[in-house]
Amino acid sequence: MTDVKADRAAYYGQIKHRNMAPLWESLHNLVPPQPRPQARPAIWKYAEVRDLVMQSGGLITAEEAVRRVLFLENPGLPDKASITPALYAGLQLILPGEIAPSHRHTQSALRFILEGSTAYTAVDGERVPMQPGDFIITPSWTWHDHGNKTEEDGGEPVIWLDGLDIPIVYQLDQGFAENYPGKVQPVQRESGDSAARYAQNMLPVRHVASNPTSPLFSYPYDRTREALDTLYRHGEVDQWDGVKLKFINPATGSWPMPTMATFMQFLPARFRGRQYRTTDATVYSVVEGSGVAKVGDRTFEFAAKDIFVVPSWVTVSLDADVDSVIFSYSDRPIVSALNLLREERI
Ligand code: GTQ
Repeated sequence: MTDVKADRAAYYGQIKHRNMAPLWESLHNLVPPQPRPQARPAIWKYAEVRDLVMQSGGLITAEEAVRRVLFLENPGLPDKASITPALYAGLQLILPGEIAPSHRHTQSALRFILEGSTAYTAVDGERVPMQPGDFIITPSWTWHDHGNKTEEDGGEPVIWLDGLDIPIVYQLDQGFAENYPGKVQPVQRESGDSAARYAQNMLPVRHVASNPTSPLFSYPYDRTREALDTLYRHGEVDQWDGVKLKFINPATGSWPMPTMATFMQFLPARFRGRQYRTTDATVYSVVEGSGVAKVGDRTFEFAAKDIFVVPSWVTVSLDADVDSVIFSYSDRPIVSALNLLREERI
């Protein structure tokens, strides 16, 4: 009698030397009936991590670090600097008087400001002020540096959430980066220039949308909040989402960046959201309020500035104790471009 198992094992050993492997041993895993994310639901409680972020300020300067950031690593994706398979999240600290030197890279970035009001990020020659709740973009391959007012000028520590497409760019071997010759790029336009051109439901008369990334760098919280508030007062509450809007590139109507979608939602006090799931993996950053997120078999109590992640095709429902506002970002543009997006409202 031949030992089938031993024969196969010997055969697998032989073909391995030729850099081949038998599909039938992994077919089910490679072509699963539905997504089986390695990424896991996880939460970072700001009350627990803020002090650790602040401690980094005593260990290294922003200039030496280039970017003084603690990245949030999904516990199911160890050593991958990934919060989801495609996306990265980090908490960046900039102290009074500090400069994070200018560079550019092919990765797209978003900043979601958590605390502090005295920092700016310079994008393409324009300094964009940062306020808590503001969503700011750094388009692929644009020079950017970050700075903060000095202590004498009223500067305070500023912490924001960085969202980048680092993992997908890494996987595809598309990473290019350069340092700017100086520490900061020269200011070429007054602050507010990009808002005047692109945030007024108008465009410069001969504007041609030649780039998928939004020409508008900043989406300030006061305007976002007001829009959500108005819709809520008008009675617009979805049973799954509460009042939820997506951010767009005003020149195309599409996502602000080719790799990342961003959203803001309002959940009124005592909202009990219904369950849904979607194949884009999503990072949530709580702006105001508190409540409970049920993510798969986990239950996360959330409060302002907490960050939690919902992997692909894992169910989520959101409950609010008090009026709450939540920002989120996901890899939806990538998933949609590949015609893979699926959503289920349960
Ligand atoms: O601010 O340019 O969290 O290049 C990671 C990589 C921030 C940035 C990050 C970066 C930046």
